[in-house]
Amino acid sequence: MAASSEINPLVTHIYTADPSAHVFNNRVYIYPSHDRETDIQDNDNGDQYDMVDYHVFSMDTIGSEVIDHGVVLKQEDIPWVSKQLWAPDAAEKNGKYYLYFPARDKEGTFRVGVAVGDKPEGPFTPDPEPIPGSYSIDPACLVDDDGQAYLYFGGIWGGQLQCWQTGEFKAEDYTSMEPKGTGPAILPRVAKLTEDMHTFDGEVQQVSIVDDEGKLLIADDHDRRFFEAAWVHKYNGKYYFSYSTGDTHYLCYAIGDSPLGPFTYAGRILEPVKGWTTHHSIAEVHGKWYLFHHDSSLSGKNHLRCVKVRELLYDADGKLHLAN
Ligand code: FUB
Repeated sequence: MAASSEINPLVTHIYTADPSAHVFNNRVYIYPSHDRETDIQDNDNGDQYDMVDYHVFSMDTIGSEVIDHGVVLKQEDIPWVSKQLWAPDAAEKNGKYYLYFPARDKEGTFRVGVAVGDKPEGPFTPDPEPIPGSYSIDPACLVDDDGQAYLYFGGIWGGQLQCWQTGEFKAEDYTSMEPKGTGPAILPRVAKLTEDMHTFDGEVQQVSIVDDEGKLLIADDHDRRFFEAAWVHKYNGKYYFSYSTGDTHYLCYAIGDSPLGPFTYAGRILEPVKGWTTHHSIAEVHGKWYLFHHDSSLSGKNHLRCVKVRELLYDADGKLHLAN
């Protein structure tokens, strides 16, 4: 099994992270964060991740030349944003392409915005306000086979999910607000999207991640509890909810029968990589499955990351394994 640092980055002329990959019109598109140099010191709020725009990348297939489509959305064009354009995702519906992205609003609270384009490579025009009722970070969109779209989101510490435990935003010391002990861990969130993909259809719900006995993962279970980077894909009629465990640096997954969960913990996809964060997507490309993720091997710095791709295999039980 190759170490992550031995896999070549897909993009080397700029720093990229949090790759959300999709196949649109038979071509592979990657929607990553665009990391940039900063003097901000690393801290647990993630202030060092100080991004101001998004690029889109595409390729014919895995291994083909990677095309940089340039800047497709930038902070100065989004009226509600103050800083930190973090991990985005994209979706297609009825011939339009939607870019979902988290950023801090003018009060410093993370919200999720949406921008729309006519082509997968953008450019994207943002709505003037964030999605009403949205909060925290790392949106990931699943458009199910019946056309219903779901937006998953949430991330703790710098992503502020722990600040929303009462339903209202409460900002104290970010890390100390994470629950400790044998009570339930903070759960990621999901909301159905309206037909036009611009707003939530109904309430934001919590996504249950349970163990083999059906019990919610506990707060102290940092090797398995959700931290950030939700992603959902479908395989053989099952829904796979994958995510980062944050401070223990694993990519894990859980499997369920409904897009709304519950999801039963099923194992690890990726061991810790170089750099603090780990974030990914999973996509089928021309009949094979791939894990897109990042590490910090190109720069050696936590906040300057590079995206990579590795093949994924399923065993007879539907469990995921890295191919190389
Ligand atoms: O890229 C900024 C943040 O770092 C993302 O939103 C998190 O998932 C982590 O990768």
